[in-house]
Amino acid sequence: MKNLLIIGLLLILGLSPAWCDTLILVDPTTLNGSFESGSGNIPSNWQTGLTVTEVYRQIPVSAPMPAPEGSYVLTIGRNNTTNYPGCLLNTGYNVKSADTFNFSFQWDNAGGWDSNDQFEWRIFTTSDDTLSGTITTIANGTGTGSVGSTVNLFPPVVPLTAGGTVTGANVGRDVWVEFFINPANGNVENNSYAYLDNVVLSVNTVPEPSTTMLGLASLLAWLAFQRGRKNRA
Ligand SMILES: [Ca+2]
Ligand SMILES: [Ca+2]
Repeated sequence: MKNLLIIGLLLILGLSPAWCDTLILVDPTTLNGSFESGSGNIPSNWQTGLTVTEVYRQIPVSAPMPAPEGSYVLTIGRNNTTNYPGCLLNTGYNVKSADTFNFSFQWDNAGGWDSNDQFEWRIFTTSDDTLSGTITTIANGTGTGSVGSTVNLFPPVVPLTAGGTVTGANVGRDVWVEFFINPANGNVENNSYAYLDNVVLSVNTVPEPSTTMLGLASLLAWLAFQRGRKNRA
């Protein structure tokens, strides 16, 4: 029994650094990461806000992504000087301090999108979980120019694998995802569009030390209880 206890203890201590769960936050079947759910051109879940003035999905018509996930893609770009389609989503997941993130998506240049046109993406939290709060970025990046005409050979963009920088300001706050045009540096003229699809965001989360210790204490208590029962038998 003593040996079993020691083995159990060593097993827990040995495995604890590797304890890591990967939770899907967004994908084609979670929070509409493929934009297939919605009404007409309005996808479910995704919203406007910040610099995103319109959320618009469509069946590709020009320079179509040959292998979109499902039928619809999300349109990012600029209609005119005041309308910048993009998309914004609150995943509802609360950041923990040791979290890292995995993020990928597909995109394609569409009508009017030229070599210097650029969209931006970011994963962030705000100080009060609303879009009025102070934004703290976890990860961000851009998509620029053309990805070519044989896009069915183009793999999903994987900008993040077990990455992102979590700071104290992020901890306990909701994770948001945004794809948008930054009028200040996008070089995007009127009537320029790109297509986005198959957004996948997941988080690698490690149990807090207190959780690990609680699990360890529970196991020790259970083993002690079993030993007590055996001794009484
Ligand atoms: Ca889709
Ligand atoms: Ca341009």
